[in-house]
Amino acid sequence: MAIPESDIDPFCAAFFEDPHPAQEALREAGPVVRLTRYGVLAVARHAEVKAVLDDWQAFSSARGVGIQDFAKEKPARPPSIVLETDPPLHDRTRKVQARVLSPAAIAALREPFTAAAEALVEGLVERREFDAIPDLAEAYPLEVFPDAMGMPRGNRRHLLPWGNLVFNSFGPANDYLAQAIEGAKEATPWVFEQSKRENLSAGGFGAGIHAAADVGELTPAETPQVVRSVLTAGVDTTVSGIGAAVYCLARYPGQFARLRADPTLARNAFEEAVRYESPVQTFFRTATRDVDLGGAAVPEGSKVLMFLGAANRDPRRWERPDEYDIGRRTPGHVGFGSGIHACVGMALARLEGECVLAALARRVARVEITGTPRRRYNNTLRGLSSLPVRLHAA
Ligand code: HEM
Ligand code: OVM
Repeated sequence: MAIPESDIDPFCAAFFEDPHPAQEALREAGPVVRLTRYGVLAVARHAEVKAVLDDWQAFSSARGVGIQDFAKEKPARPPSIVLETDPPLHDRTRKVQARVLSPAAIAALREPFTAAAEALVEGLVERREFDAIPDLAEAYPLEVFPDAMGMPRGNRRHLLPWGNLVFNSFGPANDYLAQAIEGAKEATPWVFEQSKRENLSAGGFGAGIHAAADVGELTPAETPQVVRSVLTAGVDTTVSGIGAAVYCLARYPGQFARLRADPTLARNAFEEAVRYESPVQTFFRTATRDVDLGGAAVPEGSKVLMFLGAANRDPRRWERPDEYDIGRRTPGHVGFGSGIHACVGMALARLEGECVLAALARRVARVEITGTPRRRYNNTLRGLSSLPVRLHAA
């Protein structure tokens, strides 16, 4: 089957503002599409995105999950030894993260995470009018996540420009990346410093990862890199996810009313927001051999861009894909990926989302949007930079 071509640019402002028409065009063009601007292949249907995610042997992460091919160019930054590796190295590093972030370990955080969400929402109900991105979507993860890591209080805000830099760096070397590099000048050395064993207190995820060096699971050179991986992936993602959920509930007052009537829906309301907005929009793989993908011949060495957001709204897979429905059966969405690299932090992300939405459901009657929401421009992350709201107390 001939591979159709498209000049769609998924790394430009028009796409960031409204990716849905482009995603639909890519899904309809065929199972595999060539993006002529970047000389890469792309998949946007659920079946092919899932097929690529689930076949790490044919679709490698070790040549980078961004547009850069590490086999051809030296990586711009030191690659992640979790995200940008294949087995066996991947399995050894991931195992340590999976243990400290296991559902059981995360369940132990339910009380402090609930208390933090209730205190934050209580203060916001009193303020009534505020910007839900800095004051809620950023404020909550910036408090609970570094606490859980075992980090000191100072300079936590550096985690945001650092994440912004890394998630931009998966895309092309455009102005968004240049600005992110500039914006992360102070954050970059700080993140490397914070990843050291002596800066992470006992009982946190960081100390748990460093302990792996004591039993020879990881080398002392590897442990700070595995900590850095968690620091990189653990904040901007949940900021986008929580922001997406609040934005969804504000736009769908009927769904917010349903959540208020039954706050146990909070967890699924967050999950549905991850499907609906797909905070992580895209990742690449590299074909390790000539491989058939949905009937298309993908040559060895091809970079393949997976449109997670498009797969999560593929009408071939979902009924009413463009509706936010907090009662939807969400399993099968690829917002957290799939296969061996599926998000290792998803239990933590879900707990954060659930706690924030449950606190809103208990204290708030309505979330009113009072100004123009602004998009955040990032080559990989979809989210808002501003969402002015007024909360009506319950
Ligand atoms: C992997 C999304 C939160 C840590 C992934 C992947 C996705 C994703 C799509 C797959 C990458 C791939 O296949 O190449 C998200 C979303 C989040 C979120 C949407 C929030 C709503 C978190 C949190 C943490 C985290 C809170 C850490 C505490 C990681 C790590 C990986 C990963 C370390 C790499 C795993 C591997 O390569 O085996 N995430 N994530 N994520 N995530 Fe998350
Ligand atoms: C990492 C990493 C960085 C960014 C994202 C991610 C979504 C992982 O350094 O391992 O997963």
